[in-house]
Amino acid sequence: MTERRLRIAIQKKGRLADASLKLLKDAGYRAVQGKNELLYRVENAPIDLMRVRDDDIPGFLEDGVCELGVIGENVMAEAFAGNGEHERPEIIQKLGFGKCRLMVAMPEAARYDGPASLEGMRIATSYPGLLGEFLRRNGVKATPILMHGAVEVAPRLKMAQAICDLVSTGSTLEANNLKAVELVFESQAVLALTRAGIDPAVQNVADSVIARIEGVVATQGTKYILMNAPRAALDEIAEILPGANSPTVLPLAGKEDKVAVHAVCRESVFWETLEKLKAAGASAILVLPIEKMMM
Ligand code: PRT
Ligand code: ZN
Repeated sequence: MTERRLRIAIQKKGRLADASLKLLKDAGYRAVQGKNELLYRVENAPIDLMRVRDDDIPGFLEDGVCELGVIGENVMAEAFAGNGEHERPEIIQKLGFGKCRLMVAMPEAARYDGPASLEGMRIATSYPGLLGEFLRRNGVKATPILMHGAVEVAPRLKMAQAICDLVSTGSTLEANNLKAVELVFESQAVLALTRAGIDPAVQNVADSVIARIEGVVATQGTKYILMNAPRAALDEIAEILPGANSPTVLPLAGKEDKVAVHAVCRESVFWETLEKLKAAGASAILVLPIEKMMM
């Protein structure tokens, strides 16, 4: 009998492809190319990576072709726009990469006084579902014009008066003399789980992938900080520590009034933070990177 393997869909080529593979690598999975380009085999766990177009991932999750997927939340939301919640895959974790905003944009010179300005317009987009929801939410009647690429040229070609497209740096809008006027959807890459049910034979593999990926994401931008501090300054020091829950406080041998403080900081630790800690009486302050974390 062949071993049942968990299937994770990731983008084959494009903006999410490298980061998706890196995420799995950081989670300890060693992927090697299998018999074909489509399938990568994880050597050290019963997992296959399906490398596909991102647009195929929501459908694969819905049908249970794969159990997990790494996908832009925008693509997932578009695939299920107006579709109720029933088979929509579950979003397990935001992954911190592929960040972008789906925005309505118009020519620089056009007048814009809020969503009502879009009334009656033709709006070019690859996201007719999300745009449609936005228009309905705002009580605006406008016509989405479906385009699969180069949406930003539509106003110049007089195909549409506005566009609704993804923006990250904003340089595409700028190069085309467009200005962003409305945020429709804020997105980043997510880990999504099928609702089609998981074969019990791979349930524990799926649990482990999810826990490890949560751990990888949790360490992003986190630091471990250690210092000695006067016992009397503990409250003040806890206030200064960025994004730290209750720090660990340990006695220091031979010193009644001083303690060692250890904490995981979930936000950046800047030099300014260290200076404030020092001013509060802390000394021997160390900031260390965190390599792995399991929540
Ligand atoms: O071949 P396949 O179908 O798999 O790939 P694709 O061409 O559909 O997608 P791809 O690789 O371009 O993008 C994959 C995902 O990356 C998207 O679904 C988003 O979740 C995310 N992402 C993040 C972006 C951007 N940033 C982004 N800036 N996707 C597209 N863009 C495009 C945007 O459409 C516009 O053309 O980049 C341009 C704008 O960028 P700026 O930096 O000039 O603002
Ligand atoms: Zn795509």
